[in-house]
Amino acid sequence: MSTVPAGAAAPETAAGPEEPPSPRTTGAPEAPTWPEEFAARYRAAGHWRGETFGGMLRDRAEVHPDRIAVIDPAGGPAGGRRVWTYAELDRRADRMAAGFAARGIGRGDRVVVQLPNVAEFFEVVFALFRIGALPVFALPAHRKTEIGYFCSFTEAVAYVIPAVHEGFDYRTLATTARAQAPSLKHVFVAGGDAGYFESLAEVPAEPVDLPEPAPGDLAFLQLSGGSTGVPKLIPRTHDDYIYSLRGSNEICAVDENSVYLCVLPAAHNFPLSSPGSLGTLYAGGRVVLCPRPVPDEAFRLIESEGVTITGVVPPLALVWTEAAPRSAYDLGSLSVLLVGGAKFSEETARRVRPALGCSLQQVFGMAEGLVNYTRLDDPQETVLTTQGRPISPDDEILVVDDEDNELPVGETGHLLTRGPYTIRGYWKAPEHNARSFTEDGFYRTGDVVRLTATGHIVVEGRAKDQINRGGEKIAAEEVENHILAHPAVHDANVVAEPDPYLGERTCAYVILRPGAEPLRAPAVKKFVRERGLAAYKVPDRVVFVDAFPKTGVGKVSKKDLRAAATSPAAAP
Ligand code: OOB
Repeated sequence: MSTVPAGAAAPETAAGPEEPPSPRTTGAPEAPTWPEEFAARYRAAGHWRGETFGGMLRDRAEVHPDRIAVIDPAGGPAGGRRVWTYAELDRRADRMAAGFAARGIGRGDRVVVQLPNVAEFFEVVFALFRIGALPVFALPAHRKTEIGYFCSFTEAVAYVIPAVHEGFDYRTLATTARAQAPSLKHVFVAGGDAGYFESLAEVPAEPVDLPEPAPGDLAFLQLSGGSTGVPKLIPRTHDDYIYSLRGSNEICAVDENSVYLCVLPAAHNFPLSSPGSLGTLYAGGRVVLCPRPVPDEAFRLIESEGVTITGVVPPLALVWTEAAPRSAYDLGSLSVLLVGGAKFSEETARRVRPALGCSLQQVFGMAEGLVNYTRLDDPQETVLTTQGRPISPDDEILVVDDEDNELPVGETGHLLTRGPYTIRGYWKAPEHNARSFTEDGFYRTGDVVRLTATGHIVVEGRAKDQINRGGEKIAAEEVENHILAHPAVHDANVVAEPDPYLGERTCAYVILRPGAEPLRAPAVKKFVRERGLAAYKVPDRVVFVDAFPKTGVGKVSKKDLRAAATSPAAAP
């Protein structure tokens, strides 16, 4: 076993030829991993097959070099369409990997990747996979608070951004990230003027031989939706993630003829792996990048590219079902629409087939691992009223009460899970891990569910202190901390309130300091925005109160605050 931990900021030479990595893993001491008896079981069952992302792309490029891997309809230089075959993507990943390696980026180094839905996303992440560096998957909506944190907490050596996207200049983010994270040696800018930074287009170099990471090594860090002050990072390995792709492909009938439209931000776990763009590439299919999720753009691409499958969050599914009957585009090629990320209402679910002419699959997943799907051959009522069942026969599901006692089937309780692609701990977060995992390794999802007799899961609610704003997750505590930083604020509590379109939106209850300057709701929102938080985390509504409702033991009752936000008397 190598002494070089995957993920440690090791010098480039540390994983040199005199000390080859073990065939399965170079170790990942930053987070608890599967005990060997489980790992052995998952290998014996054929779940973990010893594949890596770099090897997977290499293999597909050898078997079908000329098949199309990625279509970027608008992200090329001057907005041109780009079509990359498997051979082209493979060659580009090799060249980008060589350029990164020449800049000293190596095995275990973290690289924050914040790219929109452009072809470079795949070029960069496959290059990083090949050198064993770990992409940290930021979302385009993240701003200086989140990016500064990702860069400094992971001690990232590089940060990859677009120049400008949707009117926002990411180079300004890079300037602040640099100031916050001394580890950040490189900023690479995809498309447009790189300004003070380095153009990504200038990185590629002649391919060099690079040692492949081991299948058990970390492949990347995903972000948790979070329920705490700062987001947690989710360490996923090649073997475990690839298993979830293979399982997803089988369940969603993704094969080499599939054309997947990537509508949601490419780095999010849902469009990345359920079955998503990586599942599609694993199957030898074609990924079409959708720059914006609006119906006109997505429908145009469905027609022109012959899209067969895509995945969206419930608010988008609602908009699409409303727009489709009036659209002139032919959506006939679309055979599956996956909907997940937040609870999909039965009412809208019923409209999917009549409006879009395709099958619906509900997906209830999490970046920590467990993903559930309704099956294509499930009875219609199951598809409309449940959030599916797990990918793997080795996914263990427990529904427990507040004291961790298992509940009988049909009763509602906390969902705990353990399995071949569910992490055993967050990255460098021992205190969180003690709370978020049981002693025997079950992940406490924070979701409140019940099981049907057929083993399907129905999501009934949530115990974690999080707002699910149309699939975008907001940790209440994180927003509260930002509001509390305002000098006029004495205390703050953020809760979810119902929203007909998003499902939930955020409502911040604020108590002002006695004698403080009078503050109005827009000023609170502006304050939070200016602290550099992603826009979706800015409270939708701010209500000033004199006191918070309390529980019997004197704690703030978020339940009562939620009820207050829901009551018709609640003012906008
Ligand atoms: C997906 O992943 P995350 O990590 O952004 O969020 C996970 C959480 C779950 O714990 C649950 O609270 C909620 O999002 N959620 C759903 C849901 N799908 C996710 N709640 C109700 N119904 C659903 N269908 O959101 C994600 C990852 C992979 C595939 C799909 C979604």
